Amino acid sequence: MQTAMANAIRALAMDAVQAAKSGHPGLPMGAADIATILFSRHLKFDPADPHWPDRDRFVLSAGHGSMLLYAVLHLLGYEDMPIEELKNFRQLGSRTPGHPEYGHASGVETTTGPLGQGIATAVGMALAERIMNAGFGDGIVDHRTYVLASDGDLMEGISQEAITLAGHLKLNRLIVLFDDNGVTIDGDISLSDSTDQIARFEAAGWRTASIDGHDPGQIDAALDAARTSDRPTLIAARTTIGFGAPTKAGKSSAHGAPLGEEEIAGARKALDWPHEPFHIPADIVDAWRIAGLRSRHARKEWKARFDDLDAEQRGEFERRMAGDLPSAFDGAIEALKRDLAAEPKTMATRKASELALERVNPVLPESIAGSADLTGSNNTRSTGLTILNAENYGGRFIHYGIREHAMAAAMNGMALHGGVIPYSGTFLIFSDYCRPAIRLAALMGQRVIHVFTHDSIGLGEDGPTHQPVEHLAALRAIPNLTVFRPADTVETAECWQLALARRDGPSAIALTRQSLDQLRLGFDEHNLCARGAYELRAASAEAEISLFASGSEVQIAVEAAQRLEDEGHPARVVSVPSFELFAAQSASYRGETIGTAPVRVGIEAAIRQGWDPIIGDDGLFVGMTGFGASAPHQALYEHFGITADAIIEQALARLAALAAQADKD
Ligand SMILES: Cc1ncc(C[n+]2csc(CCOP(=O)(O)OP(=O)(O)O)c2C)c(N)n1
Repeated sequence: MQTAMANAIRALAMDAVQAAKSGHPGLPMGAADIATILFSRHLKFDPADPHWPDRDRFVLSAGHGSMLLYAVLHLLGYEDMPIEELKNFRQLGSRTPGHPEYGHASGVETTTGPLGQGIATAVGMALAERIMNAGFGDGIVDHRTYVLASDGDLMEGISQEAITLAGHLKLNRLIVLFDDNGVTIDGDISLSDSTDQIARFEAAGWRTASIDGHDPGQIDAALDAARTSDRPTLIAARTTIGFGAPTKAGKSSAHGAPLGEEEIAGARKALDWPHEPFHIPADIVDAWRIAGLRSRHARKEWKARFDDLDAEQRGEFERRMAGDLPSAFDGAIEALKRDLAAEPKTMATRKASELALERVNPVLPESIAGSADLTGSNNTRSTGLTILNAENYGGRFIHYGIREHAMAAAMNGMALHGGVIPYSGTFLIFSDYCRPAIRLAALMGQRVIHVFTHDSIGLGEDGPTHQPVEHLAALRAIPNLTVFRPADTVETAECWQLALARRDGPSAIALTRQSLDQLRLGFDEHNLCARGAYELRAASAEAEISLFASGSEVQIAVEAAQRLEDEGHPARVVSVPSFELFAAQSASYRGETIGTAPVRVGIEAAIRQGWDPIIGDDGLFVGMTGFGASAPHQALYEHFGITADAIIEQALARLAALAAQADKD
């Protein structure tokens, strides 16, 4: 029956790809035996309650093999995956997009497709499991994370970061099944790689096994052994891509195109599968459905244990899994704002961020902090956060090492797992190293918070290799990522409040290395940053000049406005901590905030891209047009002309030009 169950996957995959006229039949056909044994004998899940918190997670890292997952979910009886969805594979509005997308169908635990992301995301899931286990015990949290990864997943650089992190953290509940078919798109793997994957994983502290991926007994035994390991496990399973296809099996031609009618007919014969497309005989459906019922009892037992918890623990678990913030959260931010009003502070916003975290972390047990080896620079470790490591999964600070990409992907996995809110730090310049994972967090709508310090030429002497200029624009270009760049201590507290309260997507908080004045004086219970931009300083009369700035440049704008006023030119300052939040405001609020002053100036120590909707394409911009340089920050601001003098000079020149034009007219 196991062979027939696997052949059902193969048939659905080749038929759905054929119907869609595009897709990837090779992986599902090659890995069908692995999936059958895994889902029918090992994975703990219940299709009737797909979000059961103590289910095992399955990540199809090789997302191009999506039909494997869709076929299995259908066969197991997941409500979201009727046969019509398979017939609609890759069509608009279906739950079966080309690559698995989180949120389209239950059973799809994460979005995959960019190779390497899945395995790194799974590291975060396995870590979150241990964190929640440390908090709630074996009776409530006791599950595994399984990954199916391909050659491409293991060739991508992110996989190296991910496997060494998992090995270091001894995530023994992480089990990677490597679909070792020796074939990629261009042909045989020997064209481009000669890595000994077993040696590589062992060097990273993993347990390994090599098996025949078409032998049910070997797959079964390897999975049994993996469950008792004290380290993460790699099972390298030798398979034949496109297994069953008469002329294409074992070849790259099986990878990513419909097999064609003739080849499919041949495969039907070879696999002894005489059934019509999309038809699965009742006995095979029954076998799969029985497999789907396997863990129902375990779930009921779990539920009984959960109901036995005391009300407080139960409530806390439910709150954390639901992603609701504790009731004390807003009060902690408000108390900080009151203190800052009473005693204003001049400090770098990275330091202000630490100040906010000092208040927030004690009331937010689900926050899991970290840094990619820049802890002292990112200021992400607040007092009392102990180190999370293999000996202490109850810790709350992760030394991710110099692994920005896997850090970002692991945070995605932690957020997807639920129960924790991950945040971590690196320099803004290295957001490029995180970018593919940030993009996926945005696509999946996950609450992941990136603290990006050293956010401009203001970092000074480290020079242009470390000075971001295009990064704010590049991050703002990612849909559904909220980018914050607070101007002082109060804005930093408000931006943290917004980032943590944001349930449907990631945030990036850009922070300075250099010290800034506190500009927000007096207490305002409202979170002014929530509207993305607001008038920080009004003009004394009808404004001639509006200055718009973010972060460290707001104080320069304030100085320029004061001096313009002194010279008799009414000027106002708008602080712009978040483009995205501002763009989401009503047209009337945006219009009011942008105002009607004839001269508008944008000021940001970065490139202009993205500012035009605020300043207009005829607006002035004081910022960067190229790379920075190595020098103390004051010298750099002078050198690149990001100064109150430069703002005043340009604004007055524009005012004069407008007056001359008016005279002419
Ligand atoms: C980051 C990334 N680069 C490139 C691709 C395009 N791509 C999809 S599958 C694949 C490689 C296929 O080889 P393998 O991973 O062994 O999968 P198999 O052929 O066994 O299905 C590539 C290059 C991708 N999805 N992600």
